[in-house]
Amino acid sequence: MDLKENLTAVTQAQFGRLPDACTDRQLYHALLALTQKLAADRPAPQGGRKLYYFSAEFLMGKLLSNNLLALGLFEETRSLLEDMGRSLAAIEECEPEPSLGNGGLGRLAACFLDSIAALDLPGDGVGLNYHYGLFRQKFACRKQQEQPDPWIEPESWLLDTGRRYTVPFGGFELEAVLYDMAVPGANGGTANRLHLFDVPDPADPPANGIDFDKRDVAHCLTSFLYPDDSDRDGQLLRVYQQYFMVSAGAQMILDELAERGFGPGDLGDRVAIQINDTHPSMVIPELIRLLTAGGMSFDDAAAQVEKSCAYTNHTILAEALEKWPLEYIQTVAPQLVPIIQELDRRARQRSGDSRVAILDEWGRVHMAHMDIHFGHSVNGVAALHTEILKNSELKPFYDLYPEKFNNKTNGVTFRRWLQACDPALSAWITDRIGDGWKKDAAELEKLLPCADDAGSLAGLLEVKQHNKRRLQRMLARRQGVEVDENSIFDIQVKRLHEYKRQQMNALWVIFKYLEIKSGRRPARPITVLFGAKAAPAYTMAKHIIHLILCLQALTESDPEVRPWLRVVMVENYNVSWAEALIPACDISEQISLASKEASGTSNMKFMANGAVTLGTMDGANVEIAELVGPENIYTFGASSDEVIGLYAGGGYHPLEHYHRPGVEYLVDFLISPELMSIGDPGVLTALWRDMKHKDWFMALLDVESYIARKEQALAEYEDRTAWARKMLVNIAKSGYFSSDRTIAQYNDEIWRLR
Ligand code: 26Q
Repeated sequence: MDLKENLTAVTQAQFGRLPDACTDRQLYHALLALTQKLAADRPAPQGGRKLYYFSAEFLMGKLLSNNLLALGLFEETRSLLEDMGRSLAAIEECEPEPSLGNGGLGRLAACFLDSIAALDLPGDGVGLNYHYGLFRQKFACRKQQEQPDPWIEPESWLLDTGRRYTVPFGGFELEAVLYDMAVPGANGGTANRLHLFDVPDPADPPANGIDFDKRDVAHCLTSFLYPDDSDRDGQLLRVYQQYFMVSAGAQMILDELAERGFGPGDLGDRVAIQINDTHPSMVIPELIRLLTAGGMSFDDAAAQVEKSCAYTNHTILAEALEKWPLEYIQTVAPQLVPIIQELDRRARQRSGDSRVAILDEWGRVHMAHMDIHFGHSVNGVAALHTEILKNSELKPFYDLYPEKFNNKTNGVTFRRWLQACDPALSAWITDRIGDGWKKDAAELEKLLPCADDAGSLAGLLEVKQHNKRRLQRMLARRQGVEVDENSIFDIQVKRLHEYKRQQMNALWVIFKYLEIKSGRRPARPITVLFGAKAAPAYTMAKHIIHLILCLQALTESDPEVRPWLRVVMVENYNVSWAEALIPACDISEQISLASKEASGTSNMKFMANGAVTLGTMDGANVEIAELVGPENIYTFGASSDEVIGLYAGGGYHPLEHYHRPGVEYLVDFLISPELMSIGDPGVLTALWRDMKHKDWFMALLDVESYIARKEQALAEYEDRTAWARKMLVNIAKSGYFSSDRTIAQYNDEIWRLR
């Protein structure tokens, strides 16, 4: 295919002009049309079984570069545009970012779709077409505000399939409109699909903020991802969303099964269903309902469904394990109630242990329990996480079904998270080891001998500098801050949650601020970058954002401190920000309380882009540490066993730690005149009190060892060659965290698609 000819044909047809005369926006639309057509023309991969990956979130990020890369057109397009004096990056600025996810779980689903397609496996995503996705974050008066983030334009990646399903809710029916997004595979010339269901008549955005009429289910069902569930109407709306997704999805699966020439009795052999956390768990009773309605016995239906369904757990935080009152299901989907009751009866027959029942004494349905009893596989997302599931969180289930439990350490797609987001590093790698790593990330290990090559190491430092300048320009353009490209870039980007301990990083900022104020300057300036959204109703998370923004204001306005310490919180952190921040990072902050972060996936992206991890022995950090060895990572803090022991024995008392001389003055700075005059005294005082008296995620337990390790990392950064060697080892060992490896394992051990 001649790219130039094709592009010209599209711009002529759409805008009546040659590509040269088009605006960036017009070029974006022309490239969108072109790639969409090429992807749509591709056949689906073939196999005996087909996978459906059900997820409430798919955090796809912008798709133009990604799809060009998968279609093998990325380089050609880039150079064609360059010859025209245009830039792909500028054109991609015109693309709205679909925000159909929150964070880790949704981005993982997107990486998985990319890898499933790249491995040429037949597997589609199934989810909802949220119109405003996750909110857009604004900062005002050093606080987070939420705004709707409409991303769907008349021309988008969504294609109306013309397919419609009817979802039966209690008292009314709702049509499900099926949109598809093509997911082209990078290697096989095939394409899978992401199926997104929508209501026929979606509501307009609310006039102010992100509040809307939660009772208007027919119009608002797909308005937002995770609508505010602080009241009954909000909670019900979530259950409506979940049932809508799985009912339409289950009907689609049975239709496709018939189209492939099979009957309902072939479901278990021909269909694999991955349940991404518990949001899609109702697919189990819904499939049983549809199969029995077609005349199959309950026993046979349950057996078919068990052979198809597998469940992934992404968290051990109790509050995230969904339990819905059966009464809600009675309202939303009354036809599921007798099925769930029957499943509960069978579960109780299998075990007398009431902890594994599906319905509890308060009449709540434990969604994960349904998945474990009536699916064939349960997996955690990192080795440590799976061990914790087996030995504590889900122990009664592990005792009952040891054969169902398995680990699948997460991975990320290196096509987006190295090739596309870091072209300079990609070129540096290819110059050294050829481009086999693009198909098989394990080949990155071939870089290891370069650890002794001064020229390579110097080149690596130059790549990092280049990426830091790129981020510097982006920060100047988007946020009006000028950071020092020669400072150390220390970055913590992830959802704001107390267990992730952004507040502990803030305590380090206070430490460093006070050091500088007392005349002890660091060897080199440091820029601490944060990016995080807080759930709108999560008060403590919003307080922590306020603290960070106050520290930003404090350091920015102090001429003594500013040359040495900068704090920058990026507004509206999202996939596009991540693509600029990660390649520019020197120190990757992965400081969750051990045992609480199931895996983490940004830790993998940072590693692959040559950042050195400063982290606890939590989630996949444990596996990173094993791979790179102790001299190439900075670990600190209590172990997961110690933490689990402290929770079990009630042995953690923050006040004891607060009263240590190295801690008290840092915590008390929260209510110092300096900060109280900048921020909201009520908020800062509440945060200060919480840290002293509750500190549920034990920031004060680890803060001293954290500060000590961070100081060590900053000091060792000064030996530039030794640091470059650490970067290189991290990149070389990162191949294990390719989602291609993860998906190959899912396929070999759970899905068996081919
Ligand atoms: C719970 C109850 C009601 C409504 C919503 C929820 C809810 C919503 C989102 C529960 C959990 C989530 C998201 C979880 C998540 O993103 N987990 C992350 O998953 C990543 C991929 O496996 C891991 O790397 C992270 O460690 C994990 O935190």
